[in-house]
Amino acid sequence: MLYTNARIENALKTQDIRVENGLITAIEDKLSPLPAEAVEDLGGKLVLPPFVEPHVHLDTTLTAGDPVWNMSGTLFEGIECWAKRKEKLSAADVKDRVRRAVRLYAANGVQFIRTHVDVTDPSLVALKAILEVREELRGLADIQVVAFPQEGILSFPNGKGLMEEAVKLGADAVGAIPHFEFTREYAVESLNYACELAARYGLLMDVHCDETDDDQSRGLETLATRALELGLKDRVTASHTCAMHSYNNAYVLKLMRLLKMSEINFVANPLVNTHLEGRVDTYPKRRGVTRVKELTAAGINVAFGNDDLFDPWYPMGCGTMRDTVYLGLHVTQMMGREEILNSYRFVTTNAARVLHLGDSYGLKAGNPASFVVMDAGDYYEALTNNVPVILSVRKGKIVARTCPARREVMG
Ligand code: 17E
Ligand code: FE2
Repeated sequence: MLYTNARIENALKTQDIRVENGLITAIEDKLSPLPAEAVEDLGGKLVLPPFVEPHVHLDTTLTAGDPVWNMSGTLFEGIECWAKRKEKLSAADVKDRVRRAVRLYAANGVQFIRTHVDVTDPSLVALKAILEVREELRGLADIQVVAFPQEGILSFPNGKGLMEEAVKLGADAVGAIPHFEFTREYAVESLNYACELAARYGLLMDVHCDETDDDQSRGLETLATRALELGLKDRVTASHTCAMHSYNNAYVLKLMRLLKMSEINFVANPLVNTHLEGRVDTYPKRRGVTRVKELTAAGINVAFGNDDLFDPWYPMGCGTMRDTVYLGLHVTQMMGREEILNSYRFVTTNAARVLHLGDSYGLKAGNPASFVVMDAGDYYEALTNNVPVILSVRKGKIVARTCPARREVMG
């Protein structure tokens, strides 16, 4: 198969992509079709590596309002609502919702997903169901699973035991939630435990870290220190880090040195944290999104995630990576021309680094033929005009096609 006139990652000139047996075998300015080779002309449209969702909760997806709505819009009421829904979980229910969510993602060109799965449940029903259903969904997406202790490791009965059981069942990454633990001591101990567990099993880590407006929430410094000392480094990701929005600048100045040394990754979730944070403020209301601009300027890897799709923490979401980038740029004031043009990296290459996808991710000869085509000439235009992903190719197979709407203005 030959795809012609692809504008790969905003390049000024177009190129042709040859796909054989699921792999990219050549990318060149001009390739002539081989005898009997099918050709699709991409007409100069933008081609990107597949989108990567670096942070979502697939176990909670599509449950908003069931059995109760989150009325205060706080993280904590979300956790209470979820605890009620958790009592009703079954494997069939989890699998059905995950299938629907992954199909939405697939339609929007997302082919890699990191999901947190709540393991503060003695039955671990959601974890087991997701580990099963991800095999069935391999044609659409690769799903990475984080053992996520929603109600705490030290503050939940047998929290440590459940974490280790989840790891033994096949979780890819270890989570934690230091800001939700009963005490600061528990917060530190939970991080020590989680880091030690990840090191012992050779796993990745992704911590819900300081998801609060409390400027005293200091999980991040402990996580970064352990990442450095245990040599876990870029295998570790700090998600949310909302408190960093509220830290005083003198403390951030000191913290930045450690963050750089530690080599950890960050994931910000602008849609969800602009909604959940600032809820105890009157006016002015804090934005609650971590310091993406400064982290990026310091050479630290930052990705953007959705966090939720219609669940107790977020009543919207449609499985596209576009909205998180769009809001993310606004709220972090990263609205320079180059910043907008290159912002696809938050949900492609940067997110791929979070997931440790390695060299097989990206458009180059020898790699799996996985890419998306957007109905625009570059990402600036794609983002501004909210264009669809018109084609998603995964390992050489077309997994989704969207025909853009045709509009006419009369007069
Ligand atoms: N759980 C949590 O602790 N924080 C979140 N943002 C979500 C679930 C979505
Ligand atoms: Fe989350």
